[in-house]
Amino acid sequence: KDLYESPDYYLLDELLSAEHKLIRATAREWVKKEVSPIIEDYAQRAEFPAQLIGGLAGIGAFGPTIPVEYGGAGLDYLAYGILMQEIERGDSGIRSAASVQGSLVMYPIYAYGTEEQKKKFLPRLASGELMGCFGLTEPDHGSNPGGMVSNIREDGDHYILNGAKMWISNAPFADIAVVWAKDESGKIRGMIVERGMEGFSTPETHNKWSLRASATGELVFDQVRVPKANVFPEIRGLKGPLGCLNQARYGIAWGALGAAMDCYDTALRYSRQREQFGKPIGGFQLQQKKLAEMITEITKAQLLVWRLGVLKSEGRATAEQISMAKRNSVEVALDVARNARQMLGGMGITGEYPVMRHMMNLESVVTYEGTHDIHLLITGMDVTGLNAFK
Ligand code: TGC
Ligand code: FAD
Repeated sequence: KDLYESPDYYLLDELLSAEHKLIRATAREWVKKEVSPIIEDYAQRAEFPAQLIGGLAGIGAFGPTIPVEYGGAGLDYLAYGILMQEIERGDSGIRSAASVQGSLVMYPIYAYGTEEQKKKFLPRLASGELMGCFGLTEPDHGSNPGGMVSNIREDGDHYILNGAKMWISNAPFADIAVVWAKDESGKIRGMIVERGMEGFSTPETHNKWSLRASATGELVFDQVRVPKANVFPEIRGLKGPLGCLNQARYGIAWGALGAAMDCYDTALRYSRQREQFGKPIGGFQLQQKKLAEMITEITKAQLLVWRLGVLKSEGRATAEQISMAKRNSVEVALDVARNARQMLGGMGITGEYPVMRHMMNLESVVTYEGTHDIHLLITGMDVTGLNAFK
Protein backbone atom coordinates (compact mmCIF):
# COMPACT_ATOMS: atom_id res chain seq x y z
CA LYS A 1 0.00 0.00 0.00
CA ASP A 2 3.03 2.27 0.36
CA LEU A 3 2.95 3.29 -3.27
CA TYR A 4 -0.73 4.25 -3.32
CA GLU A 5 -1.52 7.30 -5.39
CA SER A 6 -5.10 8.30 -6.03
CA PRO A 7 -5.99 8.14 -9.71
CA ASP A 8 -5.82 11.64 -11.23
CA TYR A 9 -6.25 11.08 -14.95
CA TYR A 10 -7.56 14.59 -15.68
CA LEU A 11 -5.07 16.48 -13.47
CA LEU A 12 -7.71 17.38 -10.92
CA ASP A 13 -5.03 18.19 -8.39
CA GLU A 14 -4.67 21.50 -10.24
CA LEU A 15 -8.18 22.35 -9.04
CA LEU A 16 -7.29 21.87 -5.37
CA SER A 17 -5.66 24.42 -3.08
CA ALA A 18 -2.46 23.79 -1.13
CA GLU A 19 -4.63 23.44 1.99
CA HIS A 20 -6.79 20.77 0.34
CA LYS A 21 -3.68 18.81 -0.63
CA LEU A 22 -2.28 19.09 2.88
CA ILE A 23 -5.55 17.83 4.38
CA ARG A 24 -5.51 14.95 1.90
CA ALA A 25 -1.90 14.05 2.63
CA THR A 26 -2.53 14.06 6.38
CA ALA A 27 -5.67 11.95 6.09
CA ARG A 28 -4.04 9.54 3.63
CA GLU A 29 -1.04 9.05 5.88
CA TRP A 30 -3.29 8.44 8.88
CA VAL A 31 -5.42 5.90 6.98
CA LYS A 32 -2.31 4.11 5.74
CA LYS A 33 -0.80 3.91 9.24
CA GLU A 34 -3.84 3.40 11.44
CA VAL A 35 -6.70 1.97 9.37
CA SER A 36 -5.31 -0.20 6.56
CA PRO A 37 -3.18 -2.50 8.76
CA ILE A 38 -6.01 -3.41 11.15
CA ILE A 39 -9.25 -3.02 9.24
CA GLU A 40 -9.48 -6.45 7.67
CA ASP A 41 -9.16 -8.09 11.06
CA TYR A 42 -11.85 -5.89 12.61
CA ALA A 43 -14.17 -6.46 9.65
CA GLN A 44 -13.67 -10.22 9.87
CA ARG A 45 -14.50 -10.09 13.59
CA ALA A 46 -17.41 -7.68 12.97
CA GLU A 47 -16.07 -5.16 15.46
CA PHE A 48 -15.80 -1.37 15.29
CA PRO A 49 -12.20 -0.28 15.98
CA ALA A 50 -13.04 2.26 18.67
CA GLN A 51 -9.37 3.16 19.09
CA LEU A 52 -9.64 5.10 15.78
CA ILE A 53 -12.01 7.70 17.24
CA GLY A 54 -9.21 9.96 18.52
CA GLY A 55 -7.38 9.80 15.19
CA LEU A 56 -10.52 10.59 13.21
CA ALA A 57 -11.02 13.66 15.40
CA GLY A 58 -7.34 14.51 14.91
CA ILE A 59 -7.57 14.65 11.10
CA GLY A 60 -10.67 16.86 11.39
CA ALA A 61 -13.17 14.21 10.27
CA PHE A 62 -15.81 15.11 12.87
CA GLY A 63 -17.68 18.19 11.69
CA PRO A 64 -15.09 19.53 9.23
CA THR A 65 -17.39 22.34 8.06
CA ILE A 66 -18.63 23.28 11.55
CA PRO A 67 -17.14 26.65 12.65
CA VAL A 68 -14.04 26.60 14.82
CA GLU A 69 -15.86 28.38 17.70
CA TYR A 70 -17.91 25.18 18.19
CA GLY A 71 -14.91 22.87 17.91
CA GLY A 72 -15.25 22.12 14.18
CA ALA A 73 -12.52 22.60 11.62
CA GLY A 74 -14.25 25.46 9.72
CA LEU A 75 -13.25 23.95 6.37
CA ASP A 76 -14.98 24.21 2.99
CA TYR A 77 -16.92 21.40 1.33
CA LEU A 78 -14.08 20.30 -0.94
CA ALA A 79 -11.98 19.64 2.17
CA TYR A 80 -14.88 17.70 3.73
CA GLY A 81 -15.25 15.61 0.54
CA ILE A 82 -11.52 14.91 0.35
CA LEU A 83 -11.52 13.71 3.97
CA MET A 84 -14.41 11.32 3.31
CA GLN A 85 -12.70 10.02 0.17
CA GLU A 86 -9.49 9.22 2.01
CA ILE A 87 -11.26 7.61 4.98
CA GLU A 88 -13.44 5.43 2.75
CA ARG A 89 -10.38 4.30 0.82
CA GLY A 90 -9.66 2.61 4.15
CA ASP A 91 -13.18 1.35 4.84
CA SER A 92 -16.78 2.51 4.30
CA GLY A 93 -17.62 1.60 7.90
CA ILE A 94 -15.05 4.02 9.29
CA ARG A 95 -16.29 6.72 6.93
CA SER A 96 -19.82 5.95 8.14
CA ALA A 97 -18.82 6.63 11.74
CA ALA A 98 -17.41 10.00 10.64
CA SER A 99 -20.39 10.84 8.39
CA VAL A 100 -22.87 10.15 11.16
CA GLN A 101 -20.91 12.11 13.74
CA GLY A 102 -20.30 15.16 11.53
CA SER A 103 -23.29 15.35 9.20
CA LEU A 104 -26.08 13.67 11.11
CA VAL A 105 -25.30 14.57 14.72
CA MET A 106 -23.16 17.73 14.76
CA TYR A 107 -24.85 19.35 11.75
CA PRO A 108 -28.43 19.23 13.14
CA ILE A 109 -27.24 20.48 16.54
CA TYR A 110 -25.42 23.29 14.75
CA ALA A 111 -28.23 24.11 12.29
CA TYR A 112 -31.30 23.56 14.49
CA GLY A 113 -30.03 23.57 18.08
CA THR A 114 -30.16 26.25 20.77
CA GLU A 115 -26.97 28.08 21.76
CA GLU A 116 -26.90 25.97 24.95
CA GLN A 117 -27.16 22.72 22.97
CA LYS A 118 -24.38 23.83 20.62
CA LYS A 119 -22.05 24.79 23.46
CA LYS A 120 -22.84 21.70 25.47
CA PHE A 121 -22.41 19.10 22.74
CA LEU A 122 -20.49 20.33 19.66
CA PRO A 123 -16.95 20.72 21.05
CA ARG A 124 -17.11 17.31 22.76
CA LEU A 125 -18.45 15.68 19.58
CA ALA A 126 -15.70 17.31 17.49
CA SER A 127 -13.01 15.91 19.77
CA GLY A 128 -14.58 12.45 19.88
CA GLU A 129 -15.11 12.66 23.62
CA LEU A 130 -18.79 12.07 22.84
CA MET A 131 -20.02 9.92 19.96
CA GLY A 132 -23.46 10.26 18.42
CA CYS A 133 -25.95 8.46 16.19
CA PHE A 134 -28.94 9.51 14.09
CA GLY A 135 -32.32 7.83 14.37
CA LEU A 136 -34.63 8.34 11.42
CA THR A 137 -35.33 4.88 9.92
CA GLU A 138 -37.92 2.66 11.60
CA PRO A 139 -38.70 -1.03 11.10
CA ASP A 140 -41.71 -0.20 8.90
CA HIS A 141 -40.53 3.15 7.49
CA GLY A 142 -37.22 3.21 5.62
CA SER A 143 -37.49 4.94 2.25
CA ASN A 144 -40.63 6.67 3.50
CA PRO A 145 -39.53 8.24 6.79
CA GLY A 146 -42.53 10.59 6.72
CA GLY A 147 -44.64 7.60 7.81
CA MET A 148 -42.72 7.21 11.10
CA VAL A 149 -44.68 6.22 14.19
CA SER A 150 -42.19 7.16 16.94
CA ASN A 151 -43.88 9.88 18.92
CA ILE A 152 -43.59 12.42 21.73
CA ARG A 153 -46.18 13.89 24.03
CA GLU A 154 -45.74 16.93 26.23
CA ASP A 155 -45.45 16.45 29.99
CA GLY A 156 -44.51 19.64 31.85
CA ASP A 157 -40.90 20.52 31.08
CA HIS A 158 -40.35 17.14 29.38
CA TYR A 159 -41.55 15.17 26.38
CA ILE A 160 -42.33 11.46 26.74
CA LEU A 161 -40.78 9.58 23.79
CA ASN A 162 -42.01 6.17 22.59
CA GLY A 163 -41.08 4.12 19.52
CA ALA A 164 -38.16 2.35 17.87
CA LYS A 165 -35.53 3.06 15.21
CA MET A 166 -33.70 0.43 13.19
CA TRP A 167 -30.41 0.16 11.27
CA ILE A 168 -28.75 2.93 13.24
CA SER A 169 -25.00 3.35 12.65
CA ASN A 170 -22.93 3.95 15.82
CA ALA A 171 -25.98 3.17 18.01
CA PRO A 172 -24.38 0.46 20.18
CA PHE A 173 -21.67 2.78 21.52
CA ALA A 174 -23.19 6.24 21.02
CA ASP A 175 -23.38 8.60 23.97
CA ILE A 176 -26.18 10.62 22.38
CA ALA A 177 -28.76 10.07 19.64
CA VAL A 178 -30.35 12.71 17.41
CA VAL A 179 -33.88 11.30 17.13
CA TRP A 180 -36.84 12.26 14.95
CA ALA A 181 -40.38 11.65 16.21
CA LYS A 182 -43.88 13.03 15.70
CA ASP A 183 -45.51 15.37 18.19
CA GLU A 184 -49.19 15.31 19.17
CA SER A 185 -50.10 17.29 16.04
CA GLY A 186 -48.23 14.81 13.79
CA LYS A 187 -45.30 17.18 13.07
CA ILE A 188 -41.80 15.69 12.98
CA ARG A 189 -39.54 17.07 15.72
CA GLY A 190 -35.86 16.49 16.42
CA MET A 191 -34.24 15.95 19.82
CA ILE A 192 -31.10 14.81 21.58
CA VAL A 193 -31.57 11.62 23.59
CA GLU A 194 -28.76 10.82 26.01
CA ARG A 195 -27.50 7.39 27.06
CA GLY A 196 -28.62 6.70 30.59
CA MET A 197 -32.08 8.22 30.15
CA GLU A 198 -34.49 5.68 31.62
CA GLY A 199 -36.28 3.55 29.02
CA PHE A 200 -33.66 4.16 26.28
CA SER A 201 -31.71 1.13 24.99
CA THR A 202 -29.58 0.37 21.91
CA PRO A 203 -29.48 -3.36 21.08
CA GLU A 204 -26.80 -4.27 18.52
CA THR A 205 -27.67 -5.69 15.08
CA HIS A 206 -25.65 -8.82 14.30
CA ASN A 207 -25.04 -11.06 11.27
CA LYS A 208 -24.28 -8.30 8.74
CA TRP A 209 -22.24 -9.27 5.67
CA SER A 210 -21.63 -5.59 4.96
CA LEU A 211 -20.12 -2.70 6.96
CA ARG A 212 -18.84 -5.28 9.41
CA ALA A 213 -16.37 -2.81 10.97
CA SER A 214 -19.25 -0.41 11.70
CA ALA A 215 -21.50 -0.96 14.71
CA THR A 216 -25.21 -0.94 13.80
CA GLY A 217 -28.11 -1.14 16.23
CA GLU A 218 -31.66 -0.30 17.15
CA LEU A 219 -32.85 2.58 19.29
CA VAL A 220 -35.69 1.59 21.59
CA PHE A 221 -37.68 4.24 23.48
CA ASP A 222 -40.02 3.10 26.24
CA GLN A 223 -41.55 6.12 27.94
CA VAL A 224 -38.25 8.03 27.77
CA ARG A 225 -38.45 11.43 29.48
CA VAL A 226 -36.58 13.87 27.26
CA PRO A 227 -36.11 17.35 28.80
CA LYS A 228 -37.50 20.16 26.62
CA ALA A 229 -34.00 21.66 26.77
CA ASN A 230 -32.87 18.73 24.54
CA VAL A 231 -35.46 19.36 21.78
CA PHE A 232 -34.65 21.46 18.71
CA PRO A 233 -36.88 24.50 19.18
CA GLU A 234 -37.85 25.66 15.70
CA ILE A 235 -37.44 22.96 13.05
CA ARG A 236 -40.61 21.05 12.10
CA GLY A 237 -41.34 18.44 9.43
CA LEU A 238 -39.34 16.10 7.23
CA LYS A 239 -37.13 18.91 5.98
CA GLY A 240 -35.32 18.72 9.36
CA PRO A 241 -33.86 15.24 8.93
CA LEU A 242 -33.65 15.54 5.13
CA GLY A 243 -31.53 18.68 5.53
CA CYS A 244 -29.02 16.57 7.48
CA LEU A 245 -29.10 13.87 4.81
CA ASN A 246 -28.02 16.43 2.21
CA GLN A 247 -24.81 16.87 4.21
CA ALA A 248 -24.16 13.15 4.64
CA ARG A 249 -25.09 12.22 1.06
CA TYR A 250 -22.62 14.82 -0.18
CA GLY A 251 -19.85 13.18 1.88
CA ILE A 252 -20.82 9.74 0.57
CA ALA A 253 -20.58 10.97 -3.02
CA TRP A 254 -16.88 11.61 -2.36
CA GLY A 255 -16.39 8.70 0.02
CA ALA A 256 -17.60 5.96 -2.32
CA LEU A 257 -15.02 7.14 -4.85
CA GLY A 258 -12.32 6.48 -2.25
CA ALA A 259 -13.45 2.84 -2.12
CA ALA A 260 -13.52 2.76 -5.95
CA MET A 261 -9.99 4.17 -6.16
CA ASP A 262 -8.65 1.58 -3.74
CA CYS A 263 -10.24 -1.24 -5.78
CA TYR A 264 -8.90 0.21 -9.05
CA ASP A 265 -5.42 0.68 -7.61
CA THR A 266 -5.41 -2.90 -6.29
CA ALA A 267 -6.64 -4.40 -9.59
CA LEU A 268 -4.16 -2.35 -11.65
CA ARG A 269 -1.19 -3.52 -9.57
CA TYR A 270 -2.39 -7.11 -9.60
CA SER A 271 -2.86 -7.04 -13.38
CA ARG A 272 0.78 -6.05 -13.84
CA GLN A 273 2.14 -8.70 -11.48
CA ARG A 274 -0.08 -11.73 -12.00
CA GLU A 275 0.99 -13.84 -14.97
CA GLN A 276 -1.09 -16.40 -16.83
CA PHE A 277 -0.42 -17.93 -20.25
CA GLY A 278 3.12 -16.52 -20.02
CA LYS A 279 2.31 -12.82 -19.59
CA PRO A 280 0.81 -10.37 -17.09
CA ILE A 281 -3.00 -10.57 -17.14
CA GLY A 282 -3.01 -6.78 -17.66
CA GLY A 283 -1.75 -7.50 -21.18
CA PHE A 284 -5.00 -9.23 -22.16
CA GLN A 285 -7.60 -7.06 -23.85
CA LEU A 286 -10.44 -8.26 -21.60
CA GLN A 287 -8.60 -7.08 -18.48
CA GLN A 288 -7.59 -3.80 -20.12
CA LYS A 289 -11.25 -3.15 -20.95
CA LYS A 290 -12.13 -3.53 -17.27
CA LEU A 291 -9.32 -1.19 -16.16
CA ALA A 292 -10.00 1.37 -18.89
CA GLU A 293 -13.68 1.51 -17.96
CA MET A 294 -12.87 1.78 -14.26
CA ILE A 295 -10.57 4.78 -14.71
CA THR A 296 -13.01 6.41 -17.14
CA GLU A 297 -15.93 6.14 -14.70
CA ILE A 298 -13.82 7.18 -11.70
CA THR A 299 -12.57 10.23 -13.59
CA LYS A 300 -16.08 11.31 -14.66
CA ALA A 301 -17.32 10.88 -11.09
CA GLN A 302 -14.36 12.84 -9.69
CA LEU A 303 -15.26 15.76 -11.92
CA LEU A 304 -18.89 15.58 -10.81
CA VAL A 305 -18.08 15.63 -7.07
CA TRP A 306 -15.46 18.34 -7.48
CA ARG A 307 -18.01 20.61 -9.18
CA LEU A 308 -20.62 19.70 -6.56
CA GLY A 309 -18.10 20.63 -3.85
CA VAL A 310 -17.57 24.05 -5.40
CA LEU A 311 -21.31 24.63 -5.65
CA LYS A 312 -21.85 23.44 -2.07
CA SER A 313 -19.11 25.70 -0.73
CA GLU A 314 -20.86 28.59 -2.51
CA GLY A 315 -24.21 27.55 -1.00
CA ARG A 316 -25.59 26.77 -4.46
CA ALA A 317 -25.76 22.94 -4.53
CA THR A 318 -29.31 21.61 -4.72
CA ALA A 319 -30.54 18.49 -2.90
CA GLU A 320 -31.25 16.99 -6.33
CA GLN A 321 -27.66 17.55 -7.48
CA ILE A 322 -26.47 15.82 -4.31
CA SER A 323 -28.81 12.87 -5.00
CA MET A 324 -27.40 12.49 -8.50
CA ALA A 325 -23.82 12.48 -7.25
CA LYS A 326 -24.49 10.07 -4.36
CA ARG A 327 -26.22 7.65 -6.71
CA ASN A 328 -23.60 7.93 -9.43
CA SER A 329 -20.57 7.56 -7.15
CA VAL A 330 -21.93 4.48 -5.43
CA GLU A 331 -22.87 2.86 -8.73
CA VAL A 332 -19.39 3.55 -10.09
CA ALA A 333 -17.80 2.19 -6.92
CA LEU A 334 -19.89 -0.99 -6.96
CA ASP A 335 -19.08 -1.65 -10.63
CA VAL A 336 -15.38 -1.02 -10.04
CA ALA A 337 -15.36 -3.25 -6.96
CA ARG A 338 -17.18 -6.12 -8.71
CA ASN A 339 -14.87 -5.99 -11.73
CA ALA A 340 -11.74 -5.62 -9.59
CA ARG A 341 -12.81 -8.64 -7.57
CA GLN A 342 -13.04 -10.73 -10.72
CA MET A 343 -9.66 -9.50 -11.92
CA LEU A 344 -8.07 -10.84 -8.75
CA GLY A 345 -9.42 -14.31 -9.47
CA GLY A 346 -9.57 -16.56 -6.39
CA MET A 347 -7.44 -14.11 -4.41
CA GLY A 348 -10.24 -11.59 -4.85
CA ILE A 349 -12.50 -13.40 -2.39
CA THR A 350 -9.92 -13.35 0.40
CA GLY A 351 -9.03 -10.80 3.01
CA GLU A 352 -5.52 -10.59 1.57
CA TYR A 353 -6.87 -7.79 -0.61
CA PRO A 354 -9.39 -5.07 0.34
CA VAL A 355 -11.64 -5.52 -2.69
CA MET A 356 -14.27 -7.97 -1.44
CA ARG A 357 -14.60 -5.99 1.81
CA HIS A 358 -15.21 -2.79 -0.19
CA MET A 359 -17.66 -4.63 -2.45
CA MET A 360 -19.70 -5.91 0.48
CA ASN A 361 -19.55 -2.55 2.27
CA LEU A 362 -20.88 -0.79 -0.80
CA GLU A 363 -24.05 -2.90 -0.68
CA SER A 364 -24.95 -0.89 2.43
CA VAL A 365 -23.78 2.39 0.94
CA VAL A 366 -26.05 1.87 -2.09
CA THR A 367 -28.97 1.32 0.31
CA TYR A 368 -28.52 3.81 3.13
CA GLU A 369 -28.97 7.57 2.93
CA GLY A 370 -31.64 6.94 0.28
CA THR A 371 -31.55 3.83 -1.91
CA HIS A 372 -30.36 3.82 -5.50
CA ASP A 373 -34.02 3.77 -6.61
CA ILE A 374 -35.01 6.68 -4.36
CA HIS A 375 -32.24 8.90 -5.73
CA LEU A 376 -33.20 8.04 -9.29
CA LEU A 377 -36.79 9.02 -8.51
CA ILE A 378 -35.58 12.31 -6.99
CA THR A 379 -33.79 13.08 -10.28
CA GLY A 380 -36.86 11.91 -12.21
CA MET A 381 -39.08 14.22 -10.21
CA ASP A 382 -36.69 17.13 -10.69
CA VAL A 383 -36.48 16.84 -14.46
CA THR A 384 -40.14 16.02 -15.14
CA GLY A 385 -41.79 18.01 -12.38
CA LEU A 386 -43.89 14.89 -11.68
CA ASN A 387 -43.76 13.17 -8.27
CA ALA A 388 -43.49 9.36 -8.50
CA PHE A 389 -43.67 8.97 -4.69
CA LYS A 390 -47.25 10.11 -4.25
P1 TGC B 1 -41.69 15.51 0.49
O1 TGC B 1 -43.15 15.76 0.60
O2 TGC B 1 -41.06 15.51 -0.87
O3 TGC B 1 -40.88 16.57 1.38
C1 TGC B 1 -41.22 16.85 2.73
C2 TGC B 1 -40.54 18.14 3.13
O4 TGC B 1 -39.12 17.96 3.10
C3 TGC B 1 -38.52 18.87 2.15
N1 TGC B 1 -37.42 18.15 1.49
C4 TGC B 1 -36.14 18.40 1.76
N2 TGC B 1 -35.56 19.31 2.57
C5 TGC B 1 -34.22 19.32 2.64
N3 TGC B 1 -33.45 18.46 1.93
C6 TGC B 1 -33.99 17.53 1.11
N4 TGC B 1 -33.21 16.68 0.46
C7 TGC B 1 -35.40 17.48 1.00
N5 TGC B 1 -36.27 16.70 0.30
C8 TGC B 1 -37.49 17.12 0.62
C9 TGC B 1 -39.64 19.24 1.22
O5 TGC B 1 -39.40 20.48 0.61
C10 TGC B 1 -40.81 19.29 2.17
O6 TGC B 1 -40.69 20.49 2.90
P2 TGC B 1 -42.02 21.26 3.46
O7 TGC B 1 -41.52 22.56 3.98
O8 TGC B 1 -42.94 21.40 2.27
O9 TGC B 1 -42.60 20.39 4.52
O10 TGC B 1 -41.37 14.17 1.26
P3 TGC B 1 -41.79 12.66 0.94
O11 TGC B 1 -42.45 12.13 2.17
O12 TGC B 1 -42.54 12.56 -0.35
O13 TGC B 1 -40.37 11.95 0.80
C11 TGC B 1 -39.46 12.30 -0.18
C12 TGC B 1 -38.27 11.30 -0.22
C13 TGC B 1 -38.73 9.92 -0.62
C14 TGC B 1 -37.33 11.83 -1.27
C15 TGC B 1 -37.57 11.25 1.14
O14 TGC B 1 -38.39 10.78 2.13
C16 TGC B 1 -36.29 10.45 1.14
O15 TGC B 1 -35.23 10.99 0.84
N6 TGC B 1 -36.31 9.12 1.51
C17 TGC B 1 -35.10 8.36 1.72
C18 TGC B 1 -34.89 8.18 3.20
C19 TGC B 1 -33.43 8.21 3.59
O16 TGC B 1 -32.57 8.67 2.87
N7 TGC B 1 -33.15 7.74 4.80
C20 TGC B 1 -31.82 7.81 5.30
C21 TGC B 1 -31.79 7.49 6.77
S1 TGC B 1 -30.29 7.98 7.56
C22 TGC B 1 -29.14 6.93 6.99
O17 TGC B 1 -29.34 6.11 6.14
C23 TGC B 1 -27.81 7.07 7.60
S2 TGC B 1 -26.61 5.97 7.03
C24 TGC B 1 -25.37 6.58 7.94
C25 TGC B 1 -24.04 6.16 7.58
O18 TGC B 1 -23.59 5.14 8.17
O19 TGC B 1 -23.38 6.87 6.77
P1 FAD C 1 -37.26 -0.10 1.96
O1 FAD C 1 -37.62 1.33 2.04
O2 FAD C 1 -38.23 -1.11 2.48
O3 FAD C 1 -36.94 -0.44 0.42
C1 FAD C 1 -36.94 -1.77 -0.09
C2 FAD C 1 -36.79 -1.66 -1.61
O4 FAD C 1 -37.94 -0.98 -2.16
C3 FAD C 1 -35.57 -0.86 -2.04
O5 FAD C 1 -34.99 -1.45 -3.18
C4 FAD C 1 -36.15 0.50 -2.41
O6 FAD C 1 -35.36 1.18 -3.38
C5 FAD C 1 -37.50 0.10 -2.97
N1 FAD C 1 -38.48 1.19 -2.90
C6 FAD C 1 -38.94 1.82 -1.79
N2 FAD C 1 -39.79 2.80 -2.13
C7 FAD C 1 -39.86 2.80 -3.47
C8 FAD C 1 -40.55 3.60 -4.44
N3 FAD C 1 -41.35 4.62 -4.07
N4 FAD C 1 -40.38 3.31 -5.75
C9 FAD C 1 -39.57 2.31 -6.14
N5 FAD C 1 -38.89 1.51 -5.28
C10 FAD C 1 -39.03 1.77 -3.97
N6 FAD C 1 -30.94 4.86 9.02
C11 FAD C 1 -30.87 5.83 9.96
O7 FAD C 1 -31.84 6.52 10.23
N7 FAD C 1 -29.69 6.07 10.61
C12 FAD C 1 -28.56 5.36 10.37
O8 FAD C 1 -27.51 5.62 10.98
C13 FAD C 1 -28.62 4.31 9.40
N8 FAD C 1 -27.52 3.52 9.18
C14 FAD C 1 -27.65 2.43 8.36
C15 FAD C 1 -26.61 1.51 8.29
C16 FAD C 1 -26.73 0.35 7.52
C17 FAD C 1 -25.63 -0.66 7.48
C18 FAD C 1 -27.92 0.16 6.75
C19 FAD C 1 -28.07 -1.06 5.88
C20 FAD C 1 -28.96 1.06 6.82
C21 FAD C 1 -28.84 2.20 7.64
N9 FAD C 1 -29.91 3.08 7.80
C22 FAD C 1 -29.84 4.09 8.73
C23 FAD C 1 -31.20 2.80 7.17
C24 FAD C 1 -31.26 3.14 5.69
O9 FAD C 1 -31.35 4.51 5.49
C25 FAD C 1 -32.46 2.38 5.10
O10 FAD C 1 -32.10 1.01 5.06
C26 FAD C 1 -32.84 2.89 3.73
O11 FAD C 1 -33.35 4.19 3.79
C27 FAD C 1 -33.85 1.97 3.03
O12 FAD C 1 -34.91 1.65 3.88
P2 FAD C 1 -35.36 0.11 4.06
O13 FAD C 1 -34.14 -0.68 4.39
O14 FAD C 1 -36.50 0.10 5.00
O15 FAD C 1 -35.81 -0.35 2.61
